[in-house]
Amino acid sequence: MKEKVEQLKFTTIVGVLIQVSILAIYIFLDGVTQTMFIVLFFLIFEASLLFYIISIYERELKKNIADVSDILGEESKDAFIIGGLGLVVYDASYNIVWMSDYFKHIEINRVNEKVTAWLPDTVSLFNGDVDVINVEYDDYIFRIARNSQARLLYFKDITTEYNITKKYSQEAPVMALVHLDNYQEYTQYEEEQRVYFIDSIVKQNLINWANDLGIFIKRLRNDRYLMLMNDEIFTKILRNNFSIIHKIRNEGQNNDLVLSLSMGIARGTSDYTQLEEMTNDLLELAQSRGGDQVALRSAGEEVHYYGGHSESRERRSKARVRVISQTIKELIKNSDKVIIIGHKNCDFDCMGSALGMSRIVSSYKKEVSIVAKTGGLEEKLTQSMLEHQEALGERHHFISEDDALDILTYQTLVIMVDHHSDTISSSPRLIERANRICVIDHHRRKKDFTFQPILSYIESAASSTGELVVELFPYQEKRVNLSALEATIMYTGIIVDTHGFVNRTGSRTFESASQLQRYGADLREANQFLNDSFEEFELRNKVLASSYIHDEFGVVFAPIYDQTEIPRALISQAADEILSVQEAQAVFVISNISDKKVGVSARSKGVINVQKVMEEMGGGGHFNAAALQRDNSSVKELVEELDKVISKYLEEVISDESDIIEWC
Ligand SMILES: [Mn+2]
Repeated sequence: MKEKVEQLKFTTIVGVLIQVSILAIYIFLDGVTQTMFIVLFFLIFEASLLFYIISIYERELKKNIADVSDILGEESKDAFIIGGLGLVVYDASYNIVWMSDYFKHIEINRVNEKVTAWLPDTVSLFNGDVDVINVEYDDYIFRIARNSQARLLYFKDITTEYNITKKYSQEAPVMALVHLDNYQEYTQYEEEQRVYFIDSIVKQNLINWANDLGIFIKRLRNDRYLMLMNDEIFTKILRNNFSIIHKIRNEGQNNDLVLSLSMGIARGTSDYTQLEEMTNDLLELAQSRGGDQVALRSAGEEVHYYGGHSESRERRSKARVRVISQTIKELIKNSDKVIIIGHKNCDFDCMGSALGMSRIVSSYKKEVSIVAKTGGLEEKLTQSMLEHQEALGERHHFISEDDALDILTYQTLVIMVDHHSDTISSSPRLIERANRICVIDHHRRKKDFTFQPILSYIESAASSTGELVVELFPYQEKRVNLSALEATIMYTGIIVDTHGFVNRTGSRTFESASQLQRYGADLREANQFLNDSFEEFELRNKVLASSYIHDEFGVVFAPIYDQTEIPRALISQAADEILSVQEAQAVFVISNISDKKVGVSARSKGVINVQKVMEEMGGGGHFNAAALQRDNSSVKELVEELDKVISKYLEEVISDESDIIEWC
């Protein structure tokens, strides 16, 4: 083609040259006449026109040189077929008018049908929601893109790469560590016959369950198993809401045994060392939240919890208390001084346990201080402390966080009581700087520590931190010298945290309480500490009057919609009081607690897990006592959100229970 144009160009030039020569001869013979001028003019005009036409033609030729069909002709179809590329043209009403030969090759013909009727997923392409979609049809997976100007769809066959990717993610390793809660305690004391029975309930069920699903399971210890599976199997377990946990708990209950499973499951990486580390941490988390649940984490993501529908039970053994006491004793002895810190807005339990620990440290003649001048004290505690300022000041050293930072050294032991997170601590800067931190707490573990404690004694089955501290007394070298006043404050802490020995109260709560009485705790004074003022009495009545039953599950809401600010301590007290109503299973009091801050106080009788509900909304707490604070929100907004979260939670619990029926 190109040669032809070149030839044409050459001919034109020769033609023009001949004409010019003839004209020159005429001019030479006749001289320049008028006719000559006209002829010359036409000659130049013609030549220009010819060159113009040729140049346009040339330009077009250059453009078309890359046209596939010009080079390959019919063979281009093969390229589309090998590449798995198809084209579909449709009209204004989305009817297919043409399909490329590729579809003939894979035996699909949908001409005259609507695209959306053939592949309903394409609707999102036409709506412009997405640019590309993956569609499954017959045995094929197509990636489809749309060219809106040309009413054209591009199809690419991605079946192979899709299947390989899927297979790859299904085969990804998942590691789990399973712990049989309470197993050790049971098998230690029971007869051989009974142990055999427990084994058949727990171990056999667990192993059968694992084998049925194709999970590799290996015993690590008497009460601990390692499990390995791939992501496909894991997805099945997840879909069943970890039914094995319910099954073991139910089997135990049917036989009067408190047995449960805790699991730490790690995924999202093929690094086995990392998976192993993750499972250890996760299992620790699941157990410190009271066991009977799964803690699950994908590498680089947040921890999720499943289960935990039963309340935590007493599981700390006397042996563990002795070991912990021994460890704390060593820690104190090996420190240059001890600083005790509590949570913000310190309450009776927090202060009581700080005083108790302060006396334990004093018995070893070590310097000890309590950070009480930073972080704030709860109102009634402030009054009681002021009343006894002198007596307490003689026996304890109260300081601020800044003072604490001044005296902190590498060898200083910082004891966190009644909390285990820096965000709610009275002394977050101290936690950040301290080298040796020991945690004593009874709140369920919420997430990973942001610091590295040398000892973490978290017992969510204990009623209060005070109960845990009193239990440490008998194991110290000398009798701990606790004054009657200190005992009374600790006793008050237990009363507050158990709502008068009702919530989370076990036999060991009473043992600790009676120990405090032996130290001279004054019950009358403890109650005096807690008495309401008239204003408080009025506010509490207001909350009580606002309560109503929210649903058939016995959830009670008590929202205070007007702008009244009710102190946090008061809304939790009111929640406790409403919970004593027979129909109430869980109570949520929602109110403004300060300027622009709304609080929720949640209580449960032990069926509904209010910790889960509050955590979902960004709060935290225990199974049956939890709370939440939110800035710049209104009571109305929180009530609406709470309504949604609770409905979702109840749905989940109900579906959980139906799983049990299915699996048993
Ligand atoms: Mn407490």
